[in-house]
Amino acid sequence: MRANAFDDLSPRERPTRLWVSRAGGLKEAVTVAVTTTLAMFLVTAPDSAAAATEPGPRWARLATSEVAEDPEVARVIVKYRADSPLRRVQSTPSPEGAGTTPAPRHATRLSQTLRAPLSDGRVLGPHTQALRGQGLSSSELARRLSSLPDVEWAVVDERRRIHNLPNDTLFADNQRTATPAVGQWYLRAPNGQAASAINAVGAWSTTMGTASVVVAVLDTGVRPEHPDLQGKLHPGYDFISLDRSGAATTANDGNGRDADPTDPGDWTNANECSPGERASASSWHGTQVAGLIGAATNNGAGMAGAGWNVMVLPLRVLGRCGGYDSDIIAAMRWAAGVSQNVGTTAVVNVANPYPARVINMSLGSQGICTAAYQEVVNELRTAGVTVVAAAGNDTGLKVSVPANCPGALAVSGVRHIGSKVGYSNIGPEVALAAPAGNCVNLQGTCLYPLLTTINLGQRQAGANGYSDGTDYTVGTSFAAPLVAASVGLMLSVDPTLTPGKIREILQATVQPFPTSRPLAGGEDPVPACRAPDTRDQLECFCTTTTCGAGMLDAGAAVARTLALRPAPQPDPGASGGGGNTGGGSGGGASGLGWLIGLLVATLALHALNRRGRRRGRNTGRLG
Ligand SMILES: [Ca+2]
Ligand SMILES: [Ca+2]
Ligand SMILES: [Ca+2]
Repeated sequence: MRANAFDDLSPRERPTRLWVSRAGGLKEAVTVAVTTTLAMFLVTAPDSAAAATEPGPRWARLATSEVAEDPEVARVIVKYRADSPLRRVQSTPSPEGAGTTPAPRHATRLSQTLRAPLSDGRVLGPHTQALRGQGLSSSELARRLSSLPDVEWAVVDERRRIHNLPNDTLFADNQRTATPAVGQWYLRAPNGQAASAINAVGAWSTTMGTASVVVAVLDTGVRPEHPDLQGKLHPGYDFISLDRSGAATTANDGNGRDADPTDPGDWTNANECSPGERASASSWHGTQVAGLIGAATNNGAGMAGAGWNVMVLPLRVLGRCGGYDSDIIAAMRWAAGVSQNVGTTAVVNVANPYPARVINMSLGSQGICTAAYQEVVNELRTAGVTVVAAAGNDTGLKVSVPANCPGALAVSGVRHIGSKVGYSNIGPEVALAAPAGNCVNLQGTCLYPLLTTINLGQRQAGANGYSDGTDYTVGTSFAAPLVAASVGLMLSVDPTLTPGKIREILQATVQPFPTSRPLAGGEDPVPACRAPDTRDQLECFCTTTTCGAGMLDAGAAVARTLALRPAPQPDPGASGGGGNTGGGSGGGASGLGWLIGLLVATLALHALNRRGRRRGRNTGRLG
């Protein structure tokens, strides 16, 4: 079987354009054949300049705490009406001194009114104070206070924590010179505009990932000289064998398997891959996937990778017109450390010094999960390696192989608002959904693509840059690496997590799918997704039996991982507030408990890797 990359660059796989609405004022162009005018990429020069002027701190925005609210201890902030009778009985002197309005301290009187024990907290202003209560939740106290005639408003006094925001110039919203204007929208917390954003920012409050966690990218190779991948790539390997004729037409690097996974380009001529198929420019697909997972982050330039500090192991398995299962499976086993065999016909052992705990496979084609794939998925699962695979871009048909293999973590693609994106495949095999990029409009630049690292060369490699609103990145190929990176962050918090536990946590912490969206005049209603068959299925509202358990929430998944982590929790006495508890370079509260936990976890990871390598040697000799 020949497998293809799931991107927007392979017109042979699907129609050129899919329209979500046929009514007047088309609302969504799900373009699955990218333009080939790569020379029009925009973002190149500003990065170094920005790095010089914007080396700013990574600490900035406040975020809602993941710390669970104690249901018996209520904290609220309340503002009283200026004409409240409570103010006339006020007797407490103002902390702001004579001549100012008396401080509002009404806990005693409100305790009687609400029949709940309350105590005064800080005074925030002439009419505003904090209140604490016992025996009810914060939200309940706020609700009951809000109903009183004396109260203008009452809100929960939330605990907030720092968010680690990277200073990469393309990360931010409201881009002035680059497109999409929303920057790396898909990494932020979900909001009204982008319900499917994965909340990597929330995850980074806990961990920025550790370099000991390796995510393998089985793809077209990588452009290792890309400035935003510097220091983020392990050596990897090129698993593309020579063609049967002995030629290196598929490999395109002049030889068969070799130790250099550099992507030489996968351009094709018309009719080269199949009759009637158009010529295509090089996709640089592996470079795009690698950047989403592990672009150099907080380096003041370019983009941020969802996995921040996690490392990428590039394995080259797809060349011109795709690649063969035999090479892909060999790369899966070598990446995981269960095999050292890099030979094509005879066994040639070369150890992988950087065994991966996560394998990203943004590739495949329609068909059943073959015995060959099922066996290797099972083998990797037993070895503690999570296989993340894209559902495929066949316009809502069944999930492709290998994503449909039981045990693989299949990822479907949703639009920025959370509905299924037209091109994404669906089915009961899908574990969860993640944003895959969508354009929304038919004219102008694409509004919600997944900006990432790419090369700008048409055929051979040229300058390095980023995909943008003109030459845009959309496809389930790019949803899967967001999940793979999130798994990398989870493993950074707890390296002892098994693939089964990882799936369980991811599915338990998803955001629910939306069930409706506003429709423009004359626009057809968007249906609920149905079980896939042989008919196309464009935009639809996801169900848990079609697009997975829900939408990836990396922040919640990492928080859940931290809560379940068996190792000692961070020393609660180390600081007053909730600090950064993760690995990486960020610092924050790092108690002795955390250090012990990290040590235990690191030893566990090494033991796992050693076990994997031992098993690999045995298997490799058996061929
Ligand atoms: Ca080669
Ligand atoms: Ca090579
Ligand atoms: Ca960067």
